[in-house]
Formats: sequence, structure tokens, C-alpha cells
Amino acid sequence: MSSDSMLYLKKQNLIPYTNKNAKIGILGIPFDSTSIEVPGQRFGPRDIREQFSKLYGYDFETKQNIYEKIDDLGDIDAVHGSFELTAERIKDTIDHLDKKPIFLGGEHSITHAIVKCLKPDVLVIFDAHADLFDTYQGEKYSHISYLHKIMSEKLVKKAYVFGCRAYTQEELEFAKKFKVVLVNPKDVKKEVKKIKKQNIYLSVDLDVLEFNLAMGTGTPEFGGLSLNDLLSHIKTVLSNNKVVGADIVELNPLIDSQKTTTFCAAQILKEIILHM
Ligand SMILES: [Mn+2]
Repeated sequence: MSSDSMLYLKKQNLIPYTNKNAKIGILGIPFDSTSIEVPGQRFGPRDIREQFSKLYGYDFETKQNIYEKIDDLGDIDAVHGSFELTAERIKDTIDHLDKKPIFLGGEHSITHAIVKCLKPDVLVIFDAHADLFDTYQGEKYSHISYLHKIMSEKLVKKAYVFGCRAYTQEELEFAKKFKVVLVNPKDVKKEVKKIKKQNIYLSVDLDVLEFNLAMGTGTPEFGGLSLNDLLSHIKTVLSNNKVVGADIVELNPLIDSQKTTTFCAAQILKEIILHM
């Protein structure tokens, strides 16, 4: 990372013992201005870091130290109220990046800005929702329309939404037309193995988890994945493909009083780091 790109980066230094020479960079994007439910995802990066820093660094299964594998680059300074200006800052940061990024959201609209820069062929998403609305009451850029924009702007060839169980008929029709594969929770295990040797970007919306684990998101849905199953699917996806980057989005610490969803986010971050 060169020094002229540090303009929009604020160091956070909450993750302990990270390695300046590591190949994976952790970047927070505390943006929540398009949230249609309770805002507060801007505090996501802060709380994921705090929970993550409590994890034991050594993983007995893979014999890796997760803190050795990452460099915490800080947070991209979001422009609250403006998706477009925030997207410009995301682009500026990614343009200067020399590490493989894992982004901590923030809400799901940030994935649109990231994918535009990283240019993967295939998008692998875990999400209860399809997020294929054309607009939110006329507003193009929203966390419920971000995937519509990615597909209609042809930023990727194909997208998969695993664990998807909440969408409208219009979204379903758009999905069929634009090569978005919506996979319901019971078929995830079978379908996730079929994606192989692709150039992918991974996006994890925490509401893909069963509702009792996802109450720290604005939009929990019944019938989701267990944390164990989600971690196992993430491992499969990362092991079988070439990954250009990943994000974990939609944690809202303001409504996560038991820190259950925050805890899940930290475990997911660990899993991504181990297998990326
Ligand atoms: Mn969602």
C-alpha cells in the first residue's frame, strides 16, 4: 500500500499482533446510509474487530496463526449520506491496495462498489435475501438493490445467492433473466460444491444465518443456516476457487445486545482468513 492512498484510511489498531507483511488486508467500511431498517451497521467494523481480537490465534486443524496471516489496514472513512462519494473512496483505496482484501461492513451496498473495482467473474453470496430490487422508492443505490445494479451493469458473469429464502416474484424473474442463481438453504450443501476453479468474490450477509443468530442484523429471516454449516460452506467455496476478496456485511451492533451476531461475524472472519 503506497502512502498517497492513505488519504481515506483511518487506523483502528484493535486487532492485536497483526503482521505488516501479511498478504491479506483487513479493511472496515463503516457505511450505513442506505439501510431501510435500523441504521447502525457503521459500528460493525469496530465490534467485529473487538470480538475477533478475543479469539485464540492458533487454529489446531490447519496449524495456522490467524493474526500472522493478516494486516489490519484500518477503516475507509465513509461519507455518511452519500453512497457515491463513499464508493469513490473505496475505489481509491482498492486502486492502491497490494494485499488481498477482506472488508468488514457496513451494509450490503458496499459490495457493489467493491466488485466494480476487483472485477471477479463470479459472485458467491450468502444471504437470506436476493437484493434484486430495481430501486428503493426511486433511489438506485441501496442495500436491497445492490445486486440488481451489479447484474444490470454486467460487472460479473454470474452470481449465486446461497441460503436465499426471502424474495419477491419480480426479483425471481430478474434473477432468471440475469444469471443469478438463488439457492434455498436445504440445497446449499449440494450446490456449493459445484462451483470450482472460478475467479470469485465472496460476500457474506450475516442474515443468511438462522434468525436467532441474525437478530443483530436489521432483517433476520426464519429458516436459515447454522453457524457450523455456514463455516463449512465458506471453507468449500474458498478451497475450490481463486478468490479476489471477501466481505462480511450487515452487522448492526446497536441491535445486537447479546453480541450473538457479532460473535458469528468474528468466527466467519476467522474461517475466511484460514482458507483464503
Ligand atoms: Mn440480507
